[in-house]
Amino acid sequence: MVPEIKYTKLFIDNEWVDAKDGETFDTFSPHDGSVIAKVAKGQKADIDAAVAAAKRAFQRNSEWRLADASQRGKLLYKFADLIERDFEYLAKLESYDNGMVYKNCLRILSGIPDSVRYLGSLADKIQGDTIPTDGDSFSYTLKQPVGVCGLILPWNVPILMFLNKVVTALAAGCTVVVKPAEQTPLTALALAALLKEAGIPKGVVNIVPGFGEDAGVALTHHPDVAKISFTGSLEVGKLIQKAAGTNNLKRVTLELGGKSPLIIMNDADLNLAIPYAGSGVFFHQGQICVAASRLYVQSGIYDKFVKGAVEYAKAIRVGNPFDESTVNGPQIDESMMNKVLGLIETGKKEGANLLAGGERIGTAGYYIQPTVFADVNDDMTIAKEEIFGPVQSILKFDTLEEVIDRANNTNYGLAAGIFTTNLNNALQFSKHVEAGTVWVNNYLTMAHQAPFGGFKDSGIGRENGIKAVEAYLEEKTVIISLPKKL
Ligand code: TXE
Repeated sequence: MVPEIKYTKLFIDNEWVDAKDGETFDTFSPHDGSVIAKVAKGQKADIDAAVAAAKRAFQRNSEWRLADASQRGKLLYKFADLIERDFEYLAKLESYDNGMVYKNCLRILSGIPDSVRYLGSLADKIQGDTIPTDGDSFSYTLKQPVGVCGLILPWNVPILMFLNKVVTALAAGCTVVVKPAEQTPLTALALAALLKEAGIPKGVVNIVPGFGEDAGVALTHHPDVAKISFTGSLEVGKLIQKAAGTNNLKRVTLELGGKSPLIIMNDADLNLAIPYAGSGVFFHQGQICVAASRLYVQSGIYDKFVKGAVEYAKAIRVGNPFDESTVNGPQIDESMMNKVLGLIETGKKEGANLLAGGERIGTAGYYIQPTVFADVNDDMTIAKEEIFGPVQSILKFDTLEEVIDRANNTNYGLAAGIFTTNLNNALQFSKHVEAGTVWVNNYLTMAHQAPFGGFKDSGIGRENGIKAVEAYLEEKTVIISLPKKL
């Protein structure tokens, strides 16, 4: 199942180049820790070269600036066709570099061409307004691409993150420099090759694999970068917002972490709620920003629910991401695995009731048992910190009002969910919970047409949907004098 690794160099000006100082870094398999490939390690000088290429490609009269908006859309349609053609290869590469179970990669990849076409179809629908200004004047607005965008990607779902950011920026007419996460550089490079094949003009898309502390810092401080879009930790999100105001005033979109509450009411259909609550926190080994990591269960069904949740977790088959029967794969790397195991130990010490899992599996690769803690209270560390691992924390509540307040008692606000058969519960909770997405009687359902992003410390701005393109645009007002009103 080992996919061929075709691209390991930097992609600048539509060429594959070594890092200026010739350095490389290893990307590892989360399955067994082995080295998959040596990848060119971009640093400040490489970021400077990539930003210069993106700036040239954005100049007035460049091929990209002269292209009709509909041409950008057609190019993205072609890109979507190429993703469809190479869909199995990309899924294998993603699974191999990232540890996501192969069949989940296939499932995610299968939706991507349509998301790309959706964004491509928006390219020639970017329109301004005509405005009835007072006096002898006439006014209209132009919506124009913001310029060179720095796009910093996380490792958890690299292909999806690449497309959310890169394709939206291209639909808007921007040029981009992408810094993939150091753990997962390979699929971004493979997608760059497809963009080249689709006919992207040189310099419009540049990929610089490397580390946050040098390539990432250089990109976020670069004065010729007009916008940064970042998905990752809250800690780095704060650094990026600061950096964005250091040498110029960059626009910033941030998609950060979460501690998302999922509420199970007494009247919920447990045949739905138990598996959704399980997949909501265990999918991709818990490495998703919207993981249902605080599971509030109403007292009338608490014991029955906990029993079902434990059975669900114990039945999850953990193993090689390429095995047909595998449900959960490994954590991304040793340090993330140790972080999760450390939080599990803290849960035990602070008195949560460990009912399933709790241990590493084997010694090769970074596997952790699906873990369930019951009788968790709001003050425990596992109820407050983002774990980003396969750990379900179950808390008990009595009333809807009480649980709304407890759900909101966090600095995060990315997602939330409720299972109930009472419409009033669903509407009240959806109105009052502080979260960018609320799922009712489902969890984790994603739609490329619907906006996605966070309240509070979970982020700034929205991705997906028509308005996501706005985040890559400037709005210009034109006011024209008229000789006199007629
Ligand atoms: O994230 P980082 P890490 C959360 C999750 C996880 C924790 C740490 O809780 O356990 O973050 O993960 C680049 N300037 N999420 O350490 O460091 C880095 O190279 C510019 C939530 O992997 O935020 C990588 O490309 N860039 C999440 C990207 O930022 C910098 C997804 C993310 O890395 C930088 C991943 C800097 N100073 C982790 N430092 C989500 N929201 O989905 C690092 N980077």
